[in-house]
Amino acid sequence: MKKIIITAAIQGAELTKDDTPYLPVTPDEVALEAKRTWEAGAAIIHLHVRDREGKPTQDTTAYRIHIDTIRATGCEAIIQVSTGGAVGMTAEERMGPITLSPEYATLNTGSINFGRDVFINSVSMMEKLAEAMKTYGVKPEFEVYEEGHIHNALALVKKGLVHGQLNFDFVLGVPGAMAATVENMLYLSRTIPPDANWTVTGIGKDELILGGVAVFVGGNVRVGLEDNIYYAKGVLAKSNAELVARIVRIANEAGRDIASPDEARHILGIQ
Ligand code: KMH
Ligand code: ZN
Repeated sequence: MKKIIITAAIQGAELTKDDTPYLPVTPDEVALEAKRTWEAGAAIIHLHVRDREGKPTQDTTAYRIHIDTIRATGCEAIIQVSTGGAVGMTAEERMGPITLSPEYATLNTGSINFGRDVFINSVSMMEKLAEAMKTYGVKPEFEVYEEGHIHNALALVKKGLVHGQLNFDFVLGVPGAMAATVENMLYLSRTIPPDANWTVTGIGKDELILGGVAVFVGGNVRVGLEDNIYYAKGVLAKSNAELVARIVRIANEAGRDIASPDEARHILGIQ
C-alpha cells in the first residue's frame, strides 16, 4: 500500500469558539495550529480563513496573510485552500485564494443540503472554479458528498478542465448528504477511476471509524476540528494535532508509513 497522506482540516467556516475554545481563528492561532499539526504527521493543511470579526472570508489578502504566517512558523505542509468557503458565497467570491496560485485547492463537485442550508455547486460554478484552477496552475481535490458528485468531477475531466492525477475526498456524514458508513466509503472508492487517489472525511464521531478503516484498506485520511471537535464522547479535542496523532498511531499499527509533504506532492501529482 502507498504511504498514507493525512490532511488536517484545522478550522473550517462554520464553527466558533463557543463550539470549542480550541478552535484556531486568528492568523497567529491558525499558523501555530498548522505547525503543530504538521509536526504530528499531517502532510496537508486544509485552510479556511476568518476576518477580524471571526466570520468566514475568501478574501485574497486574508488568505495571503494566513499562508505567509503559516510559512513563517517553518510549517512545510501542503496548504490546500478551500474554494467551498461558506454556504451562500458566489463562485467569484470563493475563488479568491486561487489567484495566489496555491499548490492545492478543494473543488466541490455537487450541491447538497447542508444542515438547514443548501450548499450550491452548480455546473457553471464548478466550471468557473476549475477554469480558475487551471489558469493559476492549482491542483484540485474533488470534494464528493455523494456518488453523483464523482460523475460531475469526471465530466470536468472530460471537458479538459482538470487533467493529470485525480484526487478525491469522500466527505461523509454531512446532515443532508450521504451517510458516514464504511459501506458508502468502500462503494465510492470502487466508483472512482482505479488510478485515482482517495481520502475520507467522516463528520463527527464517524471521523475515527472511517479514518481507521481507510488506513487498513489503502485510503488516505482527513481529520480536524472542521469535521469533528471531539476526541472521544463528551471530550473535546484540545488540538487538531491530537486527532492527527491518533491516525498516525493507527497507521503505525497497520504498517503504513506516513507520507511527508514532498511524498504527498509526488503521490497527488502536485507540481
Ligand atoms: N464550508 C462548507 C460549506 C471546502 O472547504 O471546500 C464547504 C467546505 C468545503 O468546507
Ligand atoms: Zn472546508
